[in-house]
Amino acid sequence: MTKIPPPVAIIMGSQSDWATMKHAADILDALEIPYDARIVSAHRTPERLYGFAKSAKGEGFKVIIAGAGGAAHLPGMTAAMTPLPVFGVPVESRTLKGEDSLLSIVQMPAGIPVGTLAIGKAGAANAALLAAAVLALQDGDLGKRLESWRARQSESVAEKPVDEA
Ligand code: RP5
Repeated sequence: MTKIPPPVAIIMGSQSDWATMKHAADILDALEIPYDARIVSAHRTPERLYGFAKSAKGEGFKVIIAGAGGAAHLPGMTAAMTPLPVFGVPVESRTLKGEDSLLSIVQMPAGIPVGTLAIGKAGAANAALLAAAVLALQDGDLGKRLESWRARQSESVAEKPVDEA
């Protein structure tokens, strides 16, 4: 039987990025979207990056979520080597709190886009939701799951604030 490849790749520059990027994985799990998570460092494993980016489309991926911190070249370099949409997640760095990551990812020169999300957990979660929205254009069942996810989110918001301990 032919195995259907996962449509989403979550790549990250380091094991230390997983605590952030796991928030993207959790959303994909909730929406029943298969993904493959890999460590691919633009600096420490440039050949792995080249191999991944060059073969990503052929492997069957449709969207790439790339998280990195500091001098965060991973999303931009990946986007340069694949026609697939790349969503970049700036990981919060220890020294500059992720502003370095954000500026490294968001300031792509015209010609090679990276859809850049917010720093940290919110960015990772939203990257997964954006990936879902892109995939839902061709997948009505996923579109319904995404709609239900958003409805549940709306229902979970209380009308009145309460004092928290
Ligand atoms: C980047 O350097 C990674 O994306 C990570 O956010 C940052 C620090 O990596 P480690 O030193 O924790 O491996 O390449």
